[in-house]
This record gives sequence, structure tokens and C-alpha cells, in this order.
Amino acid sequence: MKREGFKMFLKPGCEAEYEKRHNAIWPELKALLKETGVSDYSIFWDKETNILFAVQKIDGGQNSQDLGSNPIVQKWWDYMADIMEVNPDHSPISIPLDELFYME
Ligand code: RM4
Repeated sequence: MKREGFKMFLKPGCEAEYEKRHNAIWPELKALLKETGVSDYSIFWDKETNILFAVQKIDGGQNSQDLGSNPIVQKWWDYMADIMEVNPDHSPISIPLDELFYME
């Protein structure tokens, strides 16, 4: 088990919609993430910069951003593309972060 962090970028004024959509995350996406070994997954929003900071535990060598070839994830990324900064394939621009501290 290891923890991974990364940042993504929300379009201005979209935080309420982002939270609303994530509070209603698709059961099939949630199941896929769990099956992949992703857990304890949270996303924080920095209101000054609109940067989204994601932290998750991974237990299978893949994190949530590695799953773009799965149709469920691609559909979800297509769904989210109108409120996030994305790549041409609609994957969210995601920058890995280095963990400098962790306390159990
Ligand atoms: C984020 C982004 C990530 C996904 C989570 C559930 O907005 O799309 O790739 O893992 O939602």
C-alpha cells in the first residue's frame, strides 16, 4: 500500500458543480477504483488557485489517473471535461506531487 498525490485544475466558479457531481459519483466508477486498489481517496480544492489536490492510497500499482483506457473512466472524464482543465483526450491535466510528510 502506498499513498499518491496529484493536482488537477478546476475551471473558475465550478466548485459547486464539481462537488455535486462527485457526491453522486457513478457506482461503476467507484467499483472500478476499488477493484483497482484505489482507496481512501480525497480531493481538496484551493479556492485561491482553483487547484484540486488529490490524495489516495493505491494497492495495485495503478492510481486513478492510470485508468484512462477503461471506458467507464473515459466516459467520466468526458462528463467532467466542461468544468476542468483537460488534455485533448479529456483526461484531466494531472501533475504528480511528492509526499514530504506523512503521519499515521
Ligand atoms: C476527478 C478526476 C479523476 C477521478 C475522480 C473520481 O475529477 O476525473 O480522474 O478519479 O474525479
